[in-house]
Amino acid sequence: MSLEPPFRKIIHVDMDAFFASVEQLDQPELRGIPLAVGGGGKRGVVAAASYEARAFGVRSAMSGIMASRLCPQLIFVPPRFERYKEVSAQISTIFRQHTDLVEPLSLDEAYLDVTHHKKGNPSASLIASEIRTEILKLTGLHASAGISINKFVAKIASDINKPNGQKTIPPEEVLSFLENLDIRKFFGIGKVTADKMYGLGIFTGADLKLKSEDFLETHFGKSGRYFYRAVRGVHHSEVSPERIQKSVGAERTFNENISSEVFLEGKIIALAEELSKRLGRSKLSGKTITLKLKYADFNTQTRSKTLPYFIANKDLIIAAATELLYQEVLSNSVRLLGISMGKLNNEKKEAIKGPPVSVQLNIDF
Ligand code: DCP
Ligand code: CA
Ligand code: CA
Repeated sequence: MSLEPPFRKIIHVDMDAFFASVEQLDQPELRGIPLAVGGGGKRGVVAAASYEARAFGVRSAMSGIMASRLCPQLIFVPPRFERYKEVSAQISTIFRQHTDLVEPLSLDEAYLDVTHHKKGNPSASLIASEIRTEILKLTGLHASAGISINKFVAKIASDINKPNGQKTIPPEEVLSFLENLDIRKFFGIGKVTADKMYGLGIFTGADLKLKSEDFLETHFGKSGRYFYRAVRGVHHSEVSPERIQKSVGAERTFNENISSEVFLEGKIIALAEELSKRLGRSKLSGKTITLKLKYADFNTQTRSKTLPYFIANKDLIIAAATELLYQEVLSNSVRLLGISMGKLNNEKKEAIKGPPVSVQLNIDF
């Protein structure tokens, strides 16, 4: 069985060791050495690790303490988000010279639909290579890219020849590529799901393909149906430039754990102020308030409340969040507190749709 055209041409671009590379670019004395962005202080967590640091096993999301144990000479630098946003805007400008269908996933990565390329280049692989060259010229930074028929495969592909590389999975190779793929590499399968799959004897795409849609739904719910289709190369999700924001939030990790609601109340006020400001900046309001508590044992609890009307006002957020705080007793001392607003008043905004795909596109990948 092979995939049927028409195919879209999707590029996923992702910057290499993003925060760390920006720091090495701006501070030449940091080049060529093991570097971590973030991770300082007692509670610090590594946001990004330079490739020199990765050689020692340092990874993002690792505690700073663990990281310096693995690599004693590791240098920690604080993040500079404004600078990362500036670079992000620069790469965005480059993307938009090639297509209007750009969907940013985070500051350092985006999907591009180049099925209809602005400059008329018929080869998605060449476009990706051009984009990477332009990024290097404009920012001084390296990017990697994945090129294929849908977002799912393009995203996985961009990791294959990282750093400073790209990989094309043309239509005729998509099915075998997915069959041979380790299930842990599937986009949307995290560690927990991967362990569950392993337990069910699913290690590769080929194993996954042997399972029925019902079987996968029984074990993985709605995601099961998504996995069933994805492994067959079916992933119709369009590159939508105006991804609708689902929630806005603010959270804080404390230097010392907090074990009393009274002290958390004070934190709620600061968080609500920040959240209200963020909502204001995006001209949003919402109906669902969620309070997130991460306990000393790293268990996370969320408590939500949906109001019959939209709010963005600080005092109303404080009132709702405080009510949630006292809803039940704390199960442990708290190391992180977060408030987020969901059910935003932007849900009806229609995303810009891409042009329809035409049939001649199964060539020139
Ligand atoms: N980031 C973060 N916290 C995480 C993961 C990432 O703050 N837990 C930040 C720092 C990264 C940036 O986001 O530099 C991009 O994340 P990536 O997952 O794309 O990782 P890198 O760009 O650092 O490395 P890679 O070269 O593997 O893409
Ligand atoms: Ca990256
Ligand atoms: Ca990324």
